[in-house]
Amino acid sequence: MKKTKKLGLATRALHMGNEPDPTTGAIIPPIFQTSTYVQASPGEHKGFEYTRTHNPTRRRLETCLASLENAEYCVTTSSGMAATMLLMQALPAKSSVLCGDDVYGGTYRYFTTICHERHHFNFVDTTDLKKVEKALKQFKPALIWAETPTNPLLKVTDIKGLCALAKKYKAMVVVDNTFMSPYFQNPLSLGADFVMHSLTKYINGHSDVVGGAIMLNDQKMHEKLYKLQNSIGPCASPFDSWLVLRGVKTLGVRMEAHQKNAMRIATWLEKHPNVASVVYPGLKSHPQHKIASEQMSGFGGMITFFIKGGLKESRKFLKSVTLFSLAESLGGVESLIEHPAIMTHASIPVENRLKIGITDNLIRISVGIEDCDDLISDLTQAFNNTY
Ligand code: P1T
Repeated sequence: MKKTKKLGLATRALHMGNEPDPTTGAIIPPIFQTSTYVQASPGEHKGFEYTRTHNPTRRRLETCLASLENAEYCVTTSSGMAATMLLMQALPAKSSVLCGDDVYGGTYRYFTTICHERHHFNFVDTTDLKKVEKALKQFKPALIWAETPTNPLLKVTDIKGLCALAKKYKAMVVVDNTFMSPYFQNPLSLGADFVMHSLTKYINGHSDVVGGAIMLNDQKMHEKLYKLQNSIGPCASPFDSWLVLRGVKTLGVRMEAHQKNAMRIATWLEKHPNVASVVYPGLKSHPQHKIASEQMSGFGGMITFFIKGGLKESRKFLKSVTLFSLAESLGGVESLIEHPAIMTHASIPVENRLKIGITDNLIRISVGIEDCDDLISDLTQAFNNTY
């Protein structure tokens, strides 16, 4: 299919890169599960030499994902963290990077314990543009790294405002769009230079792949990322690419179902006597609800809430759920629940965690697409068992 931005996102998710196999007519494109390609004579080949360099299945996925983020280019990787690594490798050594103060624990760990040998990292609350401007003046970053909504506190940054500021100070902006997926938010259209995704989450949606992607419009930067991917090798495998191509077909219907359930559960939790507070961008009580409503076309399926009490109550509650699975990760069709302080964000030093609000009574849920009544019944019995 010719690349077009006129088709709706649900149509593009289904058809871009997913065209029938031209040789057989098979409606589902085959997996090119191959490491290498036969050449007629040295250097005489059909455009494919080795799968680290090129693979037709991965290429199909990249065509689809670029289209979903209104991008010219996409590079897919073996994990979300591999995508982050490629972007960091693409910056000149000793660059200054300004990162949001609430990001996935693995991103924080990579920046502060590995990549700090290559670049200088500083952290700022990107929801506060005054603080961002101060940091831009002080640290002169080449790149701003922003998750919005953040993991796990669901803080929302004004992407347009951030990008305008970044432009003024000649910094590039990456938005980690994993929590919203391209269905609810398109950061490139709001001025970002790069969008990064963990494909492991909503884009694949079925908890059976670990993958990542970077979408962008700059041709030179794409060439650099592609060269890095080929040289270092963190590319998406043919089978994983094929699974994501299959999973992403239902992105639209899944995101609508996640959001519908999440909105109902967040509203219900907000009234629950055992809940101290609830964070969900779709609630009027969310501090950035207005900007969320403007830059996102939905509010997603992630909720965080503060249970009354502390670690004892959190543990009891998390051990009591039966339909929700206690597990790291998010964005799959099945509901997951977790304890950020002990699980996904354990690598953040305790004083930093507490400073930004990741306390022992914080619980994160990834609302799946089950019947919502069943999810609420499960949470109800878990609360009853805890208190
Ligand atoms: O797990 P991986 O595919 O490498 O993606 C890393 C990543 C990047 N960005 C965000 C916003 C993420 O949430 C993640 C992974 N997050 C989890 C595993 C989690 O449970 O939060």
